[in-house]
Amino acid sequence: MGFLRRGLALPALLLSLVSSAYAHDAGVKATGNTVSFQVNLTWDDYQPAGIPRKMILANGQFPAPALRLKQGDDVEFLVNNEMPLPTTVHFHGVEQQGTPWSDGVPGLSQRPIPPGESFLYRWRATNHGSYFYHAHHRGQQEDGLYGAIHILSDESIERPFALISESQQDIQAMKLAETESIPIMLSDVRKLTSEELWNAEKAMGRDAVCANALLVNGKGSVTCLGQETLDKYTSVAQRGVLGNQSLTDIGCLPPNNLLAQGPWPHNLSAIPPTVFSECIPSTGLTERFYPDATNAYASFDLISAAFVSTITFSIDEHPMYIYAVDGNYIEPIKADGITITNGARYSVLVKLDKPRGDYTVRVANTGLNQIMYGTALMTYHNRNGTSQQHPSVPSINLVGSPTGNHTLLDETAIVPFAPQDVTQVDVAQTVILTLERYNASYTWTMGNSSFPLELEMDSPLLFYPQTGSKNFTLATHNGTWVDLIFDVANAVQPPHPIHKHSNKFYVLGSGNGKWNYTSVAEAAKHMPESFNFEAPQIRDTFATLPAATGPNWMAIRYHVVNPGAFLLHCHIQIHQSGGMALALLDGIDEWPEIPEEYQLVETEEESELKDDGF
Ligand SMILES: *[C@@H]1O[C@H](CO)[C@@H](O)[C@H](O)[C@H]1NC(C)=O
Ligand SMILES: *[C@@H]1O[C@H](CO)[C@@H](O)[C@H](O)[C@H]1NC(C)=O
Ligand SMILES: *[C@@H]1O[C@H](CO)[C@@H](O)[C@H](O)[C@H]1NC(C)=O
Ligand SMILES: *[C@@H]1O[C@H](CO)[C@@H](O)[C@H](O)[C@H]1NC(C)=O
Ligand SMILES: *[C@@H]1O[C@H](CO)[C@@H](O)[C@H](O)[C@H]1NC(C)=O
Ligand SMILES: *[C@@H]1O[C@H](CO)[C@@H](O)[C@H](O)[C@H]1NC(C)=O
Ligand SMILES: *[C@@H]1O[C@H](CO)[C@@H](O)[C@H](O)[C@H]1NC(C)=O
Ligand SMILES: *[C@@H]1O[C@H](CO)[C@@H](O)[C@H](O)[C@H]1NC(C)=O
Ligand SMILES: *[C@@H]1O[C@H](CO)[C@@H](O)[C@H](O)[C@H]1NC(C)=O
Ligand SMILES: *[C@@H]1O[C@H](CO)[C@@H](O)[C@H](O)[C@H]1NC(C)=O
Ligand SMILES: [Cu+2]
Repeated sequence: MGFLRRGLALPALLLSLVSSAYAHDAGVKATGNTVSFQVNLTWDDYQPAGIPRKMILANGQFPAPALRLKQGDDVEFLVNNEMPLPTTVHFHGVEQQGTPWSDGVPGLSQRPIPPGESFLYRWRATNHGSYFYHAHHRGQQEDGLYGAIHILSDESIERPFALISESQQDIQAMKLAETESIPIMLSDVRKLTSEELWNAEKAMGRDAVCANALLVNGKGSVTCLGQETLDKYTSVAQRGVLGNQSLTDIGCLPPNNLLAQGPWPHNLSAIPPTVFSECIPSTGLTERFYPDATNAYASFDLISAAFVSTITFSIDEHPMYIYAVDGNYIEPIKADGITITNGARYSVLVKLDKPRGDYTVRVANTGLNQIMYGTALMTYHNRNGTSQQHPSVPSINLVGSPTGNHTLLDETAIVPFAPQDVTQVDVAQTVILTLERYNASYTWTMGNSSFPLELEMDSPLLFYPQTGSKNFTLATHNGTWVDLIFDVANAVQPPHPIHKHSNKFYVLGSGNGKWNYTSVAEAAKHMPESFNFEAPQIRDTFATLPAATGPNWMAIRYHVVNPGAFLLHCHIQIHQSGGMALALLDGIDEWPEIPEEYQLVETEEESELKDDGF
């Protein structure tokens, strides 16, 4: 089978994946420079957080190396799959305008890259800001294939820094900090590999809602907090779910909790150690950031590649100015902590105005699912003057709640720096998508049925759109506007971070209660206060409200501008693997011709399908 496209000239110069790749000529924009990267993927023994297991290493590294680009760059990203497993790579948040074959989704845009073969992804960095790349085959993101991407905005794009300080010197310092923005990949890790986990879910009939450690740039430790501490920090909302139960020794909601797992058949004897309990402490490395303290500000890109945890992040004694979300500039907001759902990115500026020394970076899971905590360090070293004498003062506790007078970012207060009014658009389609468990505790739906994992091995929809069942595809026409309503049908469900591939969407509103309407316009008549059409958030990842006691809804709107097959899904990995996904066949009336080098070598059956037309 011809998975590897033949006859495709590989770029002559393959830079290695280091930040020096960023040092290419400045100046050329719209036409772009071509920047080439190469990842050699291997399936190796590793000890994330001191846990021995197999992981995916990229050029021998975990997390995968960061990419630095300039807006307008043409990217060539070569994946050499040296693993005994098929894989694909997705560029999260990158819109893939005009290159739907490079989106990296098996079953939609390509076939999985078989062991021993290669695939060259080619796309243009039309967006700017913070993104990341990750494996998109089955649950493989959990196995460690993820790396940061920073696309430096074109000079012509206005930054919101003057809203932080009017001083020209400060603004220059912020601009410099942005060009050197430090990626912070936040994630979680399990003892089990993604396939062991999937098999365990099937055997136990339970949704594996917990992890074993939080990681900051791949580093961390497994901490067993002890029952007394866990009981002390158990929240009111957790008690509501727990009833007379307690959290397990890994801080997890127990597997026999009816509210958290639903009334589905299960076999608790099939639960492997560490999935819900049996905490085994281990010590791994501690991440340390060394921002350039000769500059007055540092910029960080906070990126959540977590598979299940919702991570609250803070740096002791250093409030953050959040200035971009999912790559788009916002009106800066000052906060001491930020809660980051799976797949979301926040770019922040931090003023380096404290004595030199170490400041603790804290991460805490703030989902109901688990109490779990980790730390890293931020160190100013290249700075004269007094040094810090005391341990730094935390602004969040071990469950991510702000301490003292500290504040967390209020997600609803975010306003785009360049807002777009979507009041007047003509909405061609409104689709109500039910989010709930489907037939088992660990399988989920977004719409009418569960998106089957097996479809990843099928003929990709971009090539064979007529093979997609109406149950898990949605066809749209190019140039039209589409409203999607997520109907979180019942409790208990965590917030679902909805991620849309291709272009970003507008978050119109969300609220508690059952969605009773046929359109956003109708709903807005009844509850105008629940909607924002004038300056909605522009996101590629945005979470529904938690459904702790009843149903809720979220409404988003998007413009179909990029013909191709793009996935819409929950970014909690176990929900995605469990089928909470929908294939958007966007602009199906204007699908592009697929370039020669991306054509599949067809099976006979597929060839017949194609002749049938659609
Ligand atoms: C990837 O592997 C190839 C073949 O072994 C080697 O030539 C190349 O240098 C490797 N690339 C990186 C970035 O390590
Ligand atoms: C906990 O509650 C359940 C259901 O209400 C009940 O069956 C069980 O006996 C209770 N257990 C204890 C230890 O109180
Ligand atoms: C439950 O799991 C155990 C351990 O894997 C297995 O031996 C047993 O057969 C399972 N029970 C059922 C009813 O499937
Ligand atoms: C610290 O002070 C020394 C001596 O004045 C100077 O040479 C050096 O450049 C200073 N370093 C920094 C980081 O300011
Ligand atoms: C918050 O508390 C700190 C330490 O107690 C204090 O220095 C600071 O002024 C307080 N800030 C506000 C806004 O109250
Ligand atoms: C529902 O789950 C059962 C096992 O609990 C399985 O046999 C059946 O195939 C599932 N049905 C669907 C539609 O997934
Ligand atoms: C499609 O959805 C309907 C309604 O939920 C269901 O009865 C049917 O089995 C589904 N078909 C497939 C192929 O999943
Ligand atoms: C779900 O099924 C209903 C009724 O058959 C249909 O109108 C709707 O388009 C389907 N939704 C999706 C996303 O398939
Ligand atoms: C799709 O629609 C967008 C927005 O109307 C337009 O800019 C673009 O040219 C269209 N693409 C094609 C292939 O027609
Ligand atoms: C939908 O209708 C029910 C019953 O009238 C009401 O309780 C609920 O609040 C309504 N939901 C919304 C979102 O307005
Ligand atoms: Cu979800």
